[in-house]
Amino acid sequence: MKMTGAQIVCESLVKEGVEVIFGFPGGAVLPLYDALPQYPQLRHILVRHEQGAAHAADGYTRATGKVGVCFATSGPGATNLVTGIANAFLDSSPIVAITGQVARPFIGKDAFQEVDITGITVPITKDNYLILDTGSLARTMKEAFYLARSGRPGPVLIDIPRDVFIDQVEFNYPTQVNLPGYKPTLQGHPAQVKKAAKLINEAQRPLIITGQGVIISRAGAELKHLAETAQIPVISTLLGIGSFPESHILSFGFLGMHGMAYANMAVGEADVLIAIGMRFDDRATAKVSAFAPHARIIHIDIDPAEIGKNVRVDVPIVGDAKAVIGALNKQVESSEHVDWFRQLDDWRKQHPSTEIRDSDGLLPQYVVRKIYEATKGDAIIVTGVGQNQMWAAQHYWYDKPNSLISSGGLGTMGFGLPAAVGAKVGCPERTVWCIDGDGSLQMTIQELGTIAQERLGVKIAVLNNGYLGMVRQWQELFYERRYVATPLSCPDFVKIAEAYGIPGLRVTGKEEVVPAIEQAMEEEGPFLINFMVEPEENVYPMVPPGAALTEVLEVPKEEAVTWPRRSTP
Ligand SMILES: Cc1ncc(C[n+]2csc(CCOP(=O)(O)OP(=O)(O)O)c2C)c(N)n1
Ligand SMILES: [Mg+2]
Repeated sequence: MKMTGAQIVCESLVKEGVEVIFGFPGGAVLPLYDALPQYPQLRHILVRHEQGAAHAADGYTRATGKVGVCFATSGPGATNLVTGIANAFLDSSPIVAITGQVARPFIGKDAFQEVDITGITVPITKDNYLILDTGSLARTMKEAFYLARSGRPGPVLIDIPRDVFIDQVEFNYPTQVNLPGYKPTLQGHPAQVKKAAKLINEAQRPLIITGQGVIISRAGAELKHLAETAQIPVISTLLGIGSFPESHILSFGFLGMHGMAYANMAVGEADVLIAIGMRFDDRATAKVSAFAPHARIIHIDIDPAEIGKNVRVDVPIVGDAKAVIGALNKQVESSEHVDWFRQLDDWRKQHPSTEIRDSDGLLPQYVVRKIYEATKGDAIIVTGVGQNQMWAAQHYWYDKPNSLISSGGLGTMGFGLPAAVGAKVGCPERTVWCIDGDGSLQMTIQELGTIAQERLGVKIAVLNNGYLGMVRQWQELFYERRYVATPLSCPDFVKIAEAYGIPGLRVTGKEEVVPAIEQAMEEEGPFLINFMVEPEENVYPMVPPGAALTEVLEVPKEEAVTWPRRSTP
């Protein structure tokens, strides 16, 4: 049957099981938008800025595990997607971005709203396409979805000239893809798996680092089996939070610049490190030359390019986390590491890492803990970037995968609100809290319009410290408190929300925190709370830039009160 290019795009989306598109129209994509009403099964969500469309697609995929889709027009529409695509690329989020392009006869002529978006996005997409032959459109759609979700997931962009949307060709959706150069390895090499199992069985101080790959591969059960059988403590990366229940007796927090001191110390003393679905980001390893000095490293990852990229690896295993851990589990013997656990427990007692300053003021960490209590740990938490992000990671405890959604690799301020839109659209039955910074929120605050128009019950907690707090913290600690360009004025966020038809509250005192959160939760729709938190509160622990993972700054002892993590079982 003959169809227009626009219909082919929509038919393909339906065939791929897509239910939601985040987008923003314009001239080059008008024919695509004009076809949408023929496909009522495709819900289009109008964002307020294309960056929001890409972040929403990203948040959607992280909350649901399904591919996120966004639309934008040519030129500025397409370039506005770029930050969101780069964010998805660095965090391995499968999104498919469809951009309009000027009509084929105008390409290369600096036509109105022409930009070479495939050129621009080469280094930040898994692959991208410019469609010059309408006959290749259906096959390209199929490939794009396959590429986005298979192997190490990532963003794929398809740039479609306006006249291709209008062109009519025969529509046949392929049942298979044929990509000879692209065959992700799923099963780990048996000889490598055997070597790894031997190392694990002989280890005295083994340690698992679990990353986002374990979440993507849905390998939580296999991981638990491995850790429990061989009695191996588990720490996670920032994006790996939730891949292993944080309340589990074998869980020892997350590592890195703002990770738990005891998790970092464990890396410093481990003799065998089993790193799964993580990529040794420099925020996780700190000074690479001092990373895991006593450990033989087993690195399991689906992307061969990650092996040996940042740290030396003794036993590389390329494969899917679920398959490889499953294979390991057949060879790993049950074990105990009593002394090792005693050591870890001692470190945790000496360096509780999530203690809070003794203060009558409104501390941001306190706010996060009260959100944790009010939601019983069962919400999806989406964060901005900066201190707010680290407090959300440290002071909320995550027992389930896909429950902390945060910009890791790119550290994109402005990610929070639109990603929360995506998460809530994907999981309408879940409670979604966006814990954001006053700076981050102002980067994409216009998405309040999307939340209002779609009546999305996103709860927003602004940790308003009046600063670009994380940068201020660096200035305080490493630039002798010269606060250049970090004090930040804000609009009245409650009034802004109100202008969008979203109710809100301003909270200035500790005692108002719980009632405000309760009110937000009672409200069916969206709600914003502007928490006026202590302006110069710092995130601890902190590994200063350039230092080794174990050289940790902690809350100054005289100020600390022991406010322990939820009691360890
Ligand atoms: C788009 C972008 N620009 C700049 C930065 C650098 N940066 C990292 S954290 C931060 C401060 C964030 O301020 P805010 O959102 O208020 O969060 P806070 O640290 O105060 O909680 C800045 C400027 C960034 N990560 N992203
Ligand atoms: Mg701030």
